Amino acid sequence: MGLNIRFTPPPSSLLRAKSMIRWKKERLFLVAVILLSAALALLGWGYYKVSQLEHELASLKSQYNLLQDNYNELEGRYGKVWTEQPVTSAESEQSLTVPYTSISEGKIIWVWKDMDGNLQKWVMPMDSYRSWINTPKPHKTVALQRNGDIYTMLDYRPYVHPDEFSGVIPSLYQQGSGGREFVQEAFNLVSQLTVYSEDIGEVPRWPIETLTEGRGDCEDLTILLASLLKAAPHHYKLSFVYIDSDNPTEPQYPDHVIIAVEDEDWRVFIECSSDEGWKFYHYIKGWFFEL
Ligand SMILES: [Ca+2]
Repeated sequence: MGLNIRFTPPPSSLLRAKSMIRWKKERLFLVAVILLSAALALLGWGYYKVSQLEHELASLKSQYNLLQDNYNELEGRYGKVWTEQPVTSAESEQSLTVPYTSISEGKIIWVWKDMDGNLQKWVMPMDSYRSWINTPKPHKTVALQRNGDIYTMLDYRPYVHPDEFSGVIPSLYQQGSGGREFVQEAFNLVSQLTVYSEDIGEVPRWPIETLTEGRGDCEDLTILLASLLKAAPHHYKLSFVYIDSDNPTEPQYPDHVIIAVEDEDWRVFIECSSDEGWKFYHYIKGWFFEL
């Protein structure tokens, strides 16, 4: 009996099913590869973004620290004078006699009597003073002419800095009648808290420097008074006037400086270096430099 082997082809439906399964596997594999690639790409992008943000954060921190340093420096330099009122009874009764300047807990304190007899108290950070004394001094000059001669003098106008007093002068101004009386009030402050003291050499001082050290010569006291008046809420026309101290109405050569204060209907020439208190000239002849 002969062997009769017959190959029976699988039914076409089975082949189709196998083919379909293979196709689906390939598709799934492809989708998995795409998803994996996308996930890796996303991870890489995320890592890149995180690194970028970390870099930006470090940069911002660095900028912040720089700004903070600048702020601290400026705060020290431009820390303004402020008012502390009322002056406590303990302060007014302490052994220090008014007027006085004291240093306590990193602050400079000035106490004096205004023209009505009220105690006034100003305070400023010590660092502001330290910053000012480390600030380079301007060395601009002005040329003064007289009978064909030219005298070169330091220009004191760049030394006038009213901003330091913008937090205290307006209230002091409002407490009085203002106008001409306030000029005398500002002079009263200068004469109580400073004394005339000659310099070794001719070195102008910043207004805060003069007020803190409580002394100065003619240009220092004049610069301080000018700064106080400039901080007033009223506009005074101010000029530094270089004069001949021996011949104030007929100058030969300049050796002194005073301040001219003008308003609509009055003008006064104030001598800040006098030890006789409030002293002024009605008329003077000199070299004027308006502030
Ligand atoms: Ca001086």
